[in-house]
Amino acid sequence: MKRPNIIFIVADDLGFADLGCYGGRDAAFGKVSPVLDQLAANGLKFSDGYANSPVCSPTRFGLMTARYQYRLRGAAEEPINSKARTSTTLGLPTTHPTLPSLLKEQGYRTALIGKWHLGYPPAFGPLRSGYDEFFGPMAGGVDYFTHCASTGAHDLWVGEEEQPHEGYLTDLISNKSVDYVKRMAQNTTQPFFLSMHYTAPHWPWETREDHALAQSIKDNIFHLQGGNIHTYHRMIHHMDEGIGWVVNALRETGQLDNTLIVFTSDNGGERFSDNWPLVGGKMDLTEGGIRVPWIAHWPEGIAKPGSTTAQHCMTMDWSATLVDVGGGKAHPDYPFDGVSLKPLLSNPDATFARPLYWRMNHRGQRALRSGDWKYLRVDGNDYLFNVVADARERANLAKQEPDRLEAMRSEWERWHSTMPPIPEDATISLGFSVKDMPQR
Ligand SMILES: [Ca+2]
Repeated sequence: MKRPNIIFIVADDLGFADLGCYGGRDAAFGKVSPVLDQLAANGLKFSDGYANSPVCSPTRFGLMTARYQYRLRGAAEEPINSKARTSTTLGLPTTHPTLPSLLKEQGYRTALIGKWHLGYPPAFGPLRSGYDEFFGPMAGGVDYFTHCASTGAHDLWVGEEEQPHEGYLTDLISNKSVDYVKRMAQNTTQPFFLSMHYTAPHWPWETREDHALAQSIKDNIFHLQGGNIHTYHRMIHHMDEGIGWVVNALRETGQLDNTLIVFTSDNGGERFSDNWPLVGGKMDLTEGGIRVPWIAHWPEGIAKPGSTTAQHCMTMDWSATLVDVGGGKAHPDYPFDGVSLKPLLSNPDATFARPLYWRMNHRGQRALRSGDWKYLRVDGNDYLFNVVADARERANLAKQEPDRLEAMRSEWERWHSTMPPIPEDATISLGFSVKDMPQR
């Protein structure tokens, strides 16, 4: 079979149940995510897929390297903040093999359209880490209209040149991606790999119609005084609509059948998100912070379209999968921690055991998902949950199953001992606290 084109779409802070196909409610205007729901209906949906981290940049390190992000200093920042703009240490080292660089070695043309959040040029940048082309912001969050980061600095780039553009960022990302797909169709001898990293539905809470709002919040785009679920639903819908434009462009250019589209979120949902039935959200290692939608669509490559699999996986497994699908493999000096899910695409029943580990400096959190079970530590308290029976993590079985708890704790500590320690100077940045809004 001809190697597929690959489009990897990452939403920003989208929660587990924000999409209709993951149990999300309809908005006042109707379906929130009809395009993604359709991709899931014709593709493969994962019920137990995770992000490498409950916060942005650490997950993106895992995504780019197919390895546990804890191996890299920049990934210890939770997340990389505006101080990184001049840093020569807080970013993805340019010598490190990456998902796009490994695909590029296999003859893929590569582009990132959307958010980078892995350090600034000249020390770092998408063009120095395997992408041929880049359009988007480099910071963790920007305004949808002014394209300014939380510092107030303009942050929209074409390659390594900062360039102002008019428009709503979600639509700019969608339209640039449509252009790219059409451009790539002019030469089909080489497949392409397109990363579409939306900033939606991350703050500030702006729909396509909220241009005027941008001026009033420019001094604080965390937007703690604004937003509501109606705006939030619209923001997701704008992204969904744009993904529809890209799907149409693929169809019109005859590329849809042999393009693997993967959709996910970089971490669990934030304040307006629906993470039901999970508890917690962004920054938490409870399921709401890390369990995210995973949808794969590939007419020529997915054997049983419309299936749902309970295969456990995390972001870096998909990086390994995409390199595998593209005919590549890990660099011998940088073996993957991620495991390829390619066999599942041709047989969704071919599930396999996949223990997954996390740690966070924030609140001293640790987690291990192994089979039906999860070991969790938060603020010095150890918990044990059967997350198949109780995905909401309210029925703590630590006292009932002390041997299982101890075995999982030891297993987590064994894994932890194989990773570099959390650096003393690693920082934690929270956008808001209990002073801004009551916590659960
Ligand atoms: Ca995020």
